[in-house]
Amino acid sequence: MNWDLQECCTREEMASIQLKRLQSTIARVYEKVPYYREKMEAQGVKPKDIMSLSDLRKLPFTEKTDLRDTYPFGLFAASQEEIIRLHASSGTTGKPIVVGYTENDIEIWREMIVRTMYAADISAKDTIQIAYGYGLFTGGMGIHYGAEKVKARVIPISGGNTRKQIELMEDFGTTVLACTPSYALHLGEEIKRHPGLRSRLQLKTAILGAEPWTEQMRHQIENLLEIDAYDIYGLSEIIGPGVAYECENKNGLHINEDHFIPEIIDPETLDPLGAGEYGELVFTTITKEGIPIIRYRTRDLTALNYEPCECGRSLVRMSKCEGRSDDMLIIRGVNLFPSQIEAALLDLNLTSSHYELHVSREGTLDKIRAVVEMKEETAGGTELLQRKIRSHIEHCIGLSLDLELAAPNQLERFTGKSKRVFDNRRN
Ligand code: DLL
Repeated sequence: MNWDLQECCTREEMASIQLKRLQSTIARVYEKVPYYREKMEAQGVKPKDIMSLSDLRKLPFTEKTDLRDTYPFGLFAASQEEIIRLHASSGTTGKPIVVGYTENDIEIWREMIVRTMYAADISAKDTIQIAYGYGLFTGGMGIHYGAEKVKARVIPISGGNTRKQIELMEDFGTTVLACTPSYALHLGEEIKRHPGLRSRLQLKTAILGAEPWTEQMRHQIENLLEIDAYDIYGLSEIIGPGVAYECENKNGLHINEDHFIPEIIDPETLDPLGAGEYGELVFTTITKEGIPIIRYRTRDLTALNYEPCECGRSLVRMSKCEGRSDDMLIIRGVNLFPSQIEAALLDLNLTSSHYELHVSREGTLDKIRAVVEMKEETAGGTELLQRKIRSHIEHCIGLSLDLELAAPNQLERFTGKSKRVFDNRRN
């Protein structure tokens, strides 16, 4: 097994690494980024006030709007000459947010992916097909650099063109697939459609992330593709993929906390929450030069576990992130995460896991319509079947809904991040 010393140091050693790096990051942004300096001054904090890790709480939060308001380069802490790469992530509205990397940032990012690869036992013996999008999205190129560093053979195919994906998977002997879970599911369904094809493939592992996916979805993908599926988490604002990754125990994702300090807060009150408490994940980057980010509110919901892991790594683990606070729908006062529908469907095992949720408002009443795609075996099901599925979902989510059953392959498939919720109340 191959790992960095920082992945298994003691909590005290980690705290000492983090404090030193935090202090130098705060000094850097205070000096180089007027936007941060003004926010810190408004809060009455100076770099010298950061004397312990808990002093982090004195600092203001950063949100996506801060990146938008300073578009394109307002939060950069390095000169244009030092920046060697730009990525961007488009939101649903307005300008994208832009992130810049110095040479050192790219090197750190590469190391984060190397850790991810080793944790999933990927090395020079492997051929990795990268079906995350290449381009401004961080998925493709981010994973690419780390995969090359472990000396795997890289197929930079990018997302989409499913026929070609499967053809190359067979011809080039792909052993590792890297893509979103929803695309892995789609590839699995396509492969299954061709009898005998799976036995000609050498696929054994997948590195899946970029969107929430449930434990049930992992089992479905693992069974369908006959592989071992690992979760990888990250976001452009922090560095891209590789902020956290799973080891063979698949019991939480190890956060690369020697580079990114995590906190959990209550998204309503913004108060800090303790280990094991579920809330919003907040990150402070402590080694990034191009665009260091202080207390970034990710909107992702998870909990932190500081217990050492059986794998030997002591890096804190975040529980599998199955939803975002801004994914949460409030239907007639009841909180609903789309992942609850996914889990209910996979639990029942009568339908595929493809669904759409359409939310509307009639007068003052919220209405929810779920369109669920059937499996070949259950297609054309009876009214009884429909009632059974509806009552199971209603039982799981605690809300009544209208259910529509769609024929197999009717719903849209995604090559990148999936879109399953259509909230028409805002229109
Ligand atoms: O999705 C980076 C990435 C690429 C991660 C490839 C993993 C693999 P963004 O486009 O900025 O970056 O989207 C970040 O996606 O805040 C989460 O809400 C969600 N997300 C990413 N990974 C996971 C995951 C990339 N493993 C946003 N589980 C994040 C759940 C995830 N959600």
